[in-house]
Amino acid sequence: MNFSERLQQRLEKSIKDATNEEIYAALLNTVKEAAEERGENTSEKERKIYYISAEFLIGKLLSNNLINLGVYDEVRELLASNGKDICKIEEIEPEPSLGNGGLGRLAACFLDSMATLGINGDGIGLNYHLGLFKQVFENHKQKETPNPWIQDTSWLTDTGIGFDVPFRNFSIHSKLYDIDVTGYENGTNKLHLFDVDTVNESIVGDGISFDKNDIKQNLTLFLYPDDSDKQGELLRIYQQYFMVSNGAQYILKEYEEKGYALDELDQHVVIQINDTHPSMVIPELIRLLTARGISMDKAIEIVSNTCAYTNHTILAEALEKWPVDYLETVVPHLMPIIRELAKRVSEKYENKELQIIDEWNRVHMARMDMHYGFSVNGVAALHTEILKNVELKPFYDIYPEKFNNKTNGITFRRWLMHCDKKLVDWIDRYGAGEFRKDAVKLEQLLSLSDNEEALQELLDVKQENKTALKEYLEKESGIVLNDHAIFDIQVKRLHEYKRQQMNVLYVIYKYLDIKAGNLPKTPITVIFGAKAAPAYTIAKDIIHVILCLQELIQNDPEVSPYLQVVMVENYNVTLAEKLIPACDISEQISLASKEASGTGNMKFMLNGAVTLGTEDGANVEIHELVGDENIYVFGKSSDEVIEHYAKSDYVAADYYINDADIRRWIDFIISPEMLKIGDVRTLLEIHAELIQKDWFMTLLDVKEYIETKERAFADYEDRIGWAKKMLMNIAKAGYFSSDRTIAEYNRDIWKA
Ligand code: 26Q
Repeated sequence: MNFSERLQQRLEKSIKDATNEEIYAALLNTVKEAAEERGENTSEKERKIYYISAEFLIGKLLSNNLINLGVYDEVRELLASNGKDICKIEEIEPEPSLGNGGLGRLAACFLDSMATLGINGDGIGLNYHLGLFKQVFENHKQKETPNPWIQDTSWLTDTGIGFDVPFRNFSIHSKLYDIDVTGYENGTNKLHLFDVDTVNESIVGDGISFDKNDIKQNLTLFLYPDDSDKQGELLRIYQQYFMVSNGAQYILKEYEEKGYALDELDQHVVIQINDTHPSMVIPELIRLLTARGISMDKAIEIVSNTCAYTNHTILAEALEKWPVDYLETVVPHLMPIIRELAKRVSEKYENKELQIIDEWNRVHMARMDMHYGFSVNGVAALHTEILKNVELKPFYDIYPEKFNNKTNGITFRRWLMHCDKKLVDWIDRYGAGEFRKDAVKLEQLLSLSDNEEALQELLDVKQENKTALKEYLEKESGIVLNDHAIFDIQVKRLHEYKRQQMNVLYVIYKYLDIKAGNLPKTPITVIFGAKAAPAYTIAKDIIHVILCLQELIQNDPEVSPYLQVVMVENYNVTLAEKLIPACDISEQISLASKEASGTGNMKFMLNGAVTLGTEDGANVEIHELVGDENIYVFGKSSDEVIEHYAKSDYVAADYYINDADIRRWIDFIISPEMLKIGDVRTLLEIHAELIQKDWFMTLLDVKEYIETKERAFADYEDRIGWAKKMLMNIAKAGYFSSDRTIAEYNRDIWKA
């Protein structure tokens, strides 16, 4: 029976008579069955990879799975011939909310690529019932609300597997749910999500507040609950240990079932540690091995040859350091092992920066990973160089052979084939369809650079995507975009280093310029999407400024025909899939040296947006690939920025005092028109912040940023010239396929 026949059999009525909900449920279950039948990507001799991560931002799965199973078109046509629209059915699916941003989405792309390349590799994580908070706007401010996403009909399969996880005074029995990860025309892997039966969603009070002490009821409620107080941090440690203990027990269970000797674990298993959130897997695995009769020396050796660490940040404040007494409170049984690991290091090395436990009795998770793992990788070329030469230099000096770069990538199944079907049709029409199996084949499109007809069609695709976004946002939120404007988009988590505030200063500059009578040839629509961490005040202040500007401009008939600012609510994967194909200018404007890689930058490029960015993270590699003509680069280099930090010689106030333009833009934040809309205290706070601190040096680059952005807008007027830049970006994006990234992980680290 083929897929369509099975679907109809499962539905038990004709498609015509079924509701969209019924069709969705039948599709989901038919996909699950088909995925199961494909069988695991497994072979007895192969090494198995476990990618452990606190986040898997997988996005909706229905259409992605249909594509990977090779039945998407068949299903769409079947539904259409019965008067049903597959897009409407896709809308029914809730988006799993299991990640914050880049790191979680990367993990999801990696699962897709491992399955596609036929690598036997599973994900291990947690099943947060209410996910990351849902963002709503009230009085021009972010409010957090729970984001329940698990329904009766779901991709989760109860495996019946569970483990006891010991904490200080009690233990918790886990429950394992699996989600199938379908490879593109290949086998199926698994995402293992651990959960607890006793979690109680009704303990959530106002917003996302809840009793942080009641571990049995709150353990897998939320992703990264507020960690601004001690209770929050302890809960985070409870979550992390619960994840890694379950993961380690699961890995050993699978391993023992295969019948190998325990002391050969490193020959058959690799554990990839996604940032430091799962780092306790190292002492936990040592604990479990010694409990099975292996000596401490041997257990340490085995685990060190099994674990590999990926670093995703150089922001010191994001590198986890847990106080010893927190760990004693949550997992006292791990502390003797961590102390032993620390002792072995301190006996060998005197350098303070190498110690696992520092002089303030804090355990440095990344340091443990680097001493007791066999590989350390950064996520873009520049990032890895900074790790080696600056941030982690003492470790590079003693372990040069462990360090390697793996420039991030994205899955083209979701970020092209699923989200930009019109562009795929165009690519197919011009003979580069082989990108599906080999992404660099997109380079075949380069031959079109003088084909005006093809270029005009590319512009038409972009226009259709912009109109589709307009219709979607109007339906969902009532916001009416001007789809004849340039779409300039900055979507990513809100963080000062990403410098959404610099884009805000551009908007203010442009607003004042239009007020002064200088009208842009083509209207400009600046779109933001970003969640701020609940306890990150400055980030929330920036959202407030954006929302106030949005209202100010929308209600100003002199400006609104030429400039529009829109902040979309609750930016997530589903929204990204609509925004990215509609984008003209991709804002990647982090302070150089601070964005480890970025992956949104790659998605925009692949969908024909032109990057406006600093020489940071993977932007550097994008620049090298497309050349000076096809990217807008500005700003101080990472070397210069690192020097400013070393010398502490950046003083924001100097720019404010000495530059009348900058002063005018910043002061506009507390102008009467803004104070009328917004909250006085908040606006004063962000105004002062920009002048007195500006830790991420907005004012250092803002002028060059504005000049460069204006140049990009001027170039946009030559539409065919612009289409050539779009073409170059699409054609050169193949390098950023996560299939390439995963092939490199496999070649250099996993050797599966
Ligand atoms: C740490 C301690 C306490 C609470 C939370 C955290 C925490 C949570 C999430 C620290 C970091 C994260 C997420 C980091 C992240 O998403 N990093 C991004 O990873 C991407 C994939 O490699 C890169 O492309 C981005 O440049 C990087 O910012």
